[in-house]
Amino acid sequence: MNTHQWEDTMRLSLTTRPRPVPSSVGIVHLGIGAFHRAHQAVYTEDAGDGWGICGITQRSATVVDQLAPQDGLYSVLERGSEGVSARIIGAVREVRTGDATAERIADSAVRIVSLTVTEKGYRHDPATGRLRMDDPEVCLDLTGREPRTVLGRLVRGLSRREAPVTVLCCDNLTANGATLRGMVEEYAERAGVKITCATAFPATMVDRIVPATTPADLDEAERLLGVRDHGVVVTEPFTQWVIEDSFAAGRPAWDKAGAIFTGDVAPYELMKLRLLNGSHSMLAYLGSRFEYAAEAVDALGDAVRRYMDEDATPTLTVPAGFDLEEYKASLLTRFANPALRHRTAQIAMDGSQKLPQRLLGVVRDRLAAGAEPRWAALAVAAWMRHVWTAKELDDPLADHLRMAVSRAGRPDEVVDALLGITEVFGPDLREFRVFRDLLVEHLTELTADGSPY
Ligand code: CS2
Repeated sequence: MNTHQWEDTMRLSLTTRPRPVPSSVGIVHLGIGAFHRAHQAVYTEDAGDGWGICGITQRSATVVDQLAPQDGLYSVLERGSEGVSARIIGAVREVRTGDATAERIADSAVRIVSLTVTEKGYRHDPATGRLRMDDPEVCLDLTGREPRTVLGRLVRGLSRREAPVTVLCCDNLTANGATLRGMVEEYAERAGVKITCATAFPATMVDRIVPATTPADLDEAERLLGVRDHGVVVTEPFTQWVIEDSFAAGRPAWDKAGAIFTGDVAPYELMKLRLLNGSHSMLAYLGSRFEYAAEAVDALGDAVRRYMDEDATPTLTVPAGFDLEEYKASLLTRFANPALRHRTAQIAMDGSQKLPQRLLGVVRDRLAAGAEPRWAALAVAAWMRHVWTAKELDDPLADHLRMAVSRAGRPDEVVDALLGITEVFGPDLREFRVFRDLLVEHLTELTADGSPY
């Protein structure tokens, strides 16, 4: 059968939901992975005001092979308690590999450059949020070669523009807008490059659980769509986006699609990073014996809830009118969604980059208040067990972490070796005896025969 066009515009967009017309590229998005396709791209489509996206893949070119032949169309499968539903998204108009980044950012028709490149994609120091000037790739980019890092490409693109542009960081970093601005400025200064166009770096809080797509998901999508969609993404019904309303050159009507615009994203961001992501990491490390996060909730839900209530909650400022109790309960329900098949190993990846903003901020704030962050320490100890014992360590600092624990034979030695890694713990946390002792106690328990975890 020779259909195409792309497969009759995905069988007439399934429910005859019309594709927004005409849309042209006003957004360049760095990191067109599953998360972007299930989150910002959906909001952009739902805004319905003609903004199109040029998605750039920073690492693997596979997504270009998947989406380009489909004219950028792909399906989003939502799996909730009511079953599964599918829809087609048409906001992605162009898909390119990383070498096109600077050229596409330089295009004056582009008004927003957004990013989901994951924590490690910035090559920054997770404890301070500053670009790592000793990163070999950053150093090579700074010699003036055709840049290969996200920061190198972003700065080169920005330096070639005159028209104002908004740089919208959508990764799970603390104060993500300001943090990225700091890195851009530092990189530009080191590179001796001037950025003369007006820029804005709004803060954002993004939320939607989007596990990696599996071959079984492709088959399920094919059954639902009647088309083999190579770009399918699978997600939960829940979605949230809170954005600081400070744009340099306009934006889609994302508010019409449900995004919340506010002057101060920080309280939402802290809540999300510390409650959702902190709990998620805790579930993944404590529950590493489970393949999927949902399977771990039964056994570990109580510990996670105590982390939220006793450690994280006292460190948060809750926005007026926000129902924190409802939010915390809903997180456990979302984690327990059995249809989502989110692997604990996926969440456990890159712990060195995730721990600081998810768990260590809570630890610091509680220690400063003279409290013992018992549950947060349990989660951190579970990460230490992972570093010490996991067969594979998927982390940009893997060699450094492995080296640190290689000479350790006992839990207290592992704790001391890892607490000394300032890229993760900063220079301060190892000085807190109470924190160190909690870690040793937990790690001893976690590695003993008969540990409940
Ligand atoms: C997860 C997040 O993989 C992980 O580390 O904690 O990707 C999480 O699913 C999202 O932040 C939810 O918004």
